[in-house]
Amino acid sequence: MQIKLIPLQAHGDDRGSLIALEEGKNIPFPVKRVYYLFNTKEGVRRGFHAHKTLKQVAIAVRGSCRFVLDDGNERVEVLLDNPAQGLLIESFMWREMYDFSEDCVLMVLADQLYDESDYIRDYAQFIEAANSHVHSSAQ
Ligand code: T46
Repeated sequence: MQIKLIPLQAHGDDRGSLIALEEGKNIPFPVKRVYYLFNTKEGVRRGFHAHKTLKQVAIAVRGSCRFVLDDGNERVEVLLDNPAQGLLIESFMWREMYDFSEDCVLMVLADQLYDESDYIRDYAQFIEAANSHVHSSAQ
């Protein structure tokens, strides 16, 4: 499975650093929603779902956390610890997030508004849906 880490150019000078996120430039979709996770308690694992259509980019703007991404065939672990790097999470990708540092702020840009009906929260259902998604996209 190919993990897509998007390099985000930092504009730095003696005052510090600035990164701009721009739709169609470094963010490969129209941004409809932004949310962020913070104050995540020690030992917590979050996620445990996939999306039917949602595309997202996740950025650890502060601190670090780990993702497991699972396409139904393979599970890959990704460390996010750099505000100049965005993790692209396509649809039909099971995700789990864990190992949040105490100071972690995980910001997520999404191409759709929040919609609970887009979530697949059961792993067995995800495997079934991912397999039929692969077959229907191959036709
Ligand atoms: C994802 C990972 C990376 C809202 O009301 N609006 C929102 O936009 C979101 C994202 C969540 N919520 C509510 C729904 C739940 O009552 O916030 C609560 C926590 O959401 P959830 O349990 O889905 O959080 P995570 O961390 O498991 O997953 C979230 C996103 O939901 C998901 O799309 O990819 O972060």
